Amino acid sequence: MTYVEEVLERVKRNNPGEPEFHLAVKEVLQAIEPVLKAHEAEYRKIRLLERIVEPERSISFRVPWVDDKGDLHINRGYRIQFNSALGPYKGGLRFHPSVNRSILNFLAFEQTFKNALTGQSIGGGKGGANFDPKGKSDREVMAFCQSFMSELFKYIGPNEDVPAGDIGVGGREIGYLFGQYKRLTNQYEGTITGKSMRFGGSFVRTEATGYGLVYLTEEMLNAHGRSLAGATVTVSGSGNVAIYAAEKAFQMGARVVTVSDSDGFIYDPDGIKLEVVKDIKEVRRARISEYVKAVPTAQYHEGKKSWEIKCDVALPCAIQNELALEDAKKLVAGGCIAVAEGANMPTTEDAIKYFQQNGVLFMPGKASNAGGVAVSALEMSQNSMRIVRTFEDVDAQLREIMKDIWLQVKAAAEDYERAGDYVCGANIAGFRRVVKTMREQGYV
Ligand code: NDP
Ligand code: 2IT
Repeated sequence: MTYVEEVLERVKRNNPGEPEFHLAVKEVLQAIEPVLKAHEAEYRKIRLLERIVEPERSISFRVPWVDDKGDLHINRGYRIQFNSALGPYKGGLRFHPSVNRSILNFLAFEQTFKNALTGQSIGGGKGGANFDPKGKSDREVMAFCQSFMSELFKYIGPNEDVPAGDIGVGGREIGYLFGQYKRLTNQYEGTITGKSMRFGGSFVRTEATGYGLVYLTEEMLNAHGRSLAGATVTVSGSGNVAIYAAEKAFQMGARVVTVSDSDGFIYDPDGIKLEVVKDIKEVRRARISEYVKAVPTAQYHEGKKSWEIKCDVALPCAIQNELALEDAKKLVAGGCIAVAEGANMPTTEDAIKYFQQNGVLFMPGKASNAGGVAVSALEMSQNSMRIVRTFEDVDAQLREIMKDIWLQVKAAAEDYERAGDYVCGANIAGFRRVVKTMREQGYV
């Protein structure tokens, strides 16, 4: 058995029934194979892979809350503190009915390498609950957030673990979580990022993941003699990442023609009207099907995915495993030249292979969606210094960070004779930084 096979067996044995986590570990370990080949004996001796696949700490807890009818509900909350080599644990909270330990282990594991790519001092973590905010009143969401934080606050802090948003956790939820944290600890501090500008937030954090995704996509396209200017772009999702990816793509001269939610997708050949999407999703919290009421020339395709629409560039920005092999085939047949992940692992393993075999430029999420957590780290440093940087200043640094990530990813792939394989490049670059730091800190 190779070292990688041994470690994969171990991960399966120690984490039964966690397919998402098994797959994430497999993808990372396969991608860093050239590094492992060069260092196998050395890494085996210090049990490096065994350590890197084991979360440092993993917490789960009961979250009781009362709905508007007076009925009591019990959800399960989690925080996975995966790796603190590079800094305090950092990563989002996801509120979605699908949340379980497997999904959070996968996200926290990925987050460790993503955060390493940003060059900031942040370790990897993730958390959340199997709570569905959809259809809940503001009071119900507040009750849930307060109960969730009543347990979580014991394990987080500005130098310990700094949560943020993810699916189902946006500005409203962050506000309620921050309020309860402050009430319980009597501390007004930067323990959560993605805060409102009225209480310690950073300019550009709302836009950061989507903008960063587009900045990196443009770097990748430019390196291959292409550009977003004049390109047709398909986006999936219509949440935080999707909206601001579309906004920046438009600013760069592209035409974004799709957005979606879990019920279906909108195709607007004239270009998606973002003010309509923002009103539906950020203000009214309604379904994307409403779009056609405001824009009757657009089409709504119930129960379908946007990958059937022809495009030059596809940006999956919704959820894991939303772009499968059959979708990849449609994109390639439609002439798509580049795919960059806004979501975490939206593209299945066989779909990634298909893109790479067919000459499509493919950028994995741990590189292309790192802009969100990068600006979270800038929010942390502003909170520590009690300063507020301008929008232009933070945006310029975000763009620099995304360019630097692109250069790291490209160079790491080339170092190991995998030029153009950005899955390999991103994983190797992230892994190298984490490993070097872990070794310097001893066998912990
Ligand atoms: P939001 O909750 O704001 O939006 C999620 C969007 O995805 C919604 O439009 C949702 O629709 C849609 N969606 C969910 N499930 C499906 C599905 N099965 N098919 C199609 N659409 C679906 O989350 P974010 O935008 O914050 O996150 C999106 C992705 O980006 C996630 O993978 C997240 O981990 C990742 N990410 C987020 C970052 C951030 O800063 N927020 C940073 C880096 C990565 P519906 O309302 O129907 O559920
Ligand atoms: O997946 C992610 O990188 C996020 N949800 C953002 C995490 C953060 O701490 O800003």
